[in-house]
Amino acid sequence: MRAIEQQVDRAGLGEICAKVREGHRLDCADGLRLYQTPDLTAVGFLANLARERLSADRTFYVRNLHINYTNVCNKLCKFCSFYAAPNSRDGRGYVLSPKEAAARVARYDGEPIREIHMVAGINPKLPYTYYLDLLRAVKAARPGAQIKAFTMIELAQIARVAKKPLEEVLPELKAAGLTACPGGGAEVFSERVHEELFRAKLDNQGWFEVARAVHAAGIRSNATMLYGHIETVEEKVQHLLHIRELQDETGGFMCFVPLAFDPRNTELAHLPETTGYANLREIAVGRLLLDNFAHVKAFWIMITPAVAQASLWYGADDLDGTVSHYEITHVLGTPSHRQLLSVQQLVELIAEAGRAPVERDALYGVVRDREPRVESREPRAAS
Ligand code: V47
Repeated sequence: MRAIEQQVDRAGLGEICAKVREGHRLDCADGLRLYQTPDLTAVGFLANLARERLSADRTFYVRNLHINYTNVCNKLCKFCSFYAAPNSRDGRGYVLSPKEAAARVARYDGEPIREIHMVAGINPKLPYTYYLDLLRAVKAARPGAQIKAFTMIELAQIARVAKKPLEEVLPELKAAGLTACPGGGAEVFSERVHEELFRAKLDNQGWFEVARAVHAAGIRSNATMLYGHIETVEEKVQHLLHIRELQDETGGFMCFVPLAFDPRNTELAHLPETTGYANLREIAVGRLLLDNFAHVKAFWIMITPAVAQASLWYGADDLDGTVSHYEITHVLGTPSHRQLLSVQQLVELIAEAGRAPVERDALYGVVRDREPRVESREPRAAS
């Protein structure tokens, strides 16, 4: 037996290792065990087996741009430092007009941006036409880029102000320029956490219903999990199993994105920041439980480029992108981490880790491939 396999056995992960090698699905007890063992190297080894089976040594990145079109939000989530409450008089609230959003895009003229990521607060004053005009204006400013916009929470709000069912609204958003949806708003699928931290927001069941409608409309999306606040290990495992179940049903998810909670300037500012150890584990456990997800993203802006680079051996096969202007956790002049990596820097991070950089678009279409060393294949069907 190889030393690493002995280590996996010593960590109590022998049975999970056999399941991973044979391509069998992991269950709730396996998930708990992966969270409980202190031996992160053993967990990472297993996650890397799953990662290499799906993506070989390929690591995806995208030339992208984030636009947060309004910070006005009536959901008042305790974990959020981004929002300005409607009618608050502190002067922080803003709304970008479609023209202003297009001007943001125009700042990047000459850069071959492939994905424009747009999410924002739930601003009750915005009418349906605003969202259509926003998409049209941004698309017109950069027809060659795909727009990945609106979390499930925003989509529920858009349907509300449109006074039409999502089934009618989604094709109209698509026609206006929407290509895909980001994974935000999922937080942690637990009634307890929902009640405690984001009570005013669409509940967990609602998130699933919107995601189902999105996938039925032929729009692909991501799924996130916000960790590092008040959630328990059991709640995280349940979260992952819920999104795995929905993926079995719809097949519409592209990527799982664990989001590290940044407590600064929030109502939970007394909590510590997540550690590199915790960040790597979330990526690894996500990779292992979500056997029907093609990709797992290390969102470097939250976990630092250094930890994101290491995560390429702990289950991640996507480093997101050049991400300029990330405001969700960038407030009051305290940028969470670096706000911008050049393509050259991303490619160097990937190559130094011994992985093959692949430039992608918002739908994981390959823009530029860099000689992958091993063959990759699609995720297996659910067993
Ligand atoms: O839903 C809010 C999270 C999300 C904080 O799909 C926070 O590729 C950390 O959806 N600390 C919005 N996170 C961002 C989002 C996203 C980001 C990157 C990639 C993708 C993707 C999607 O940001 C929210 C919430 O879960 N968030 N506050 C905070 N203090």
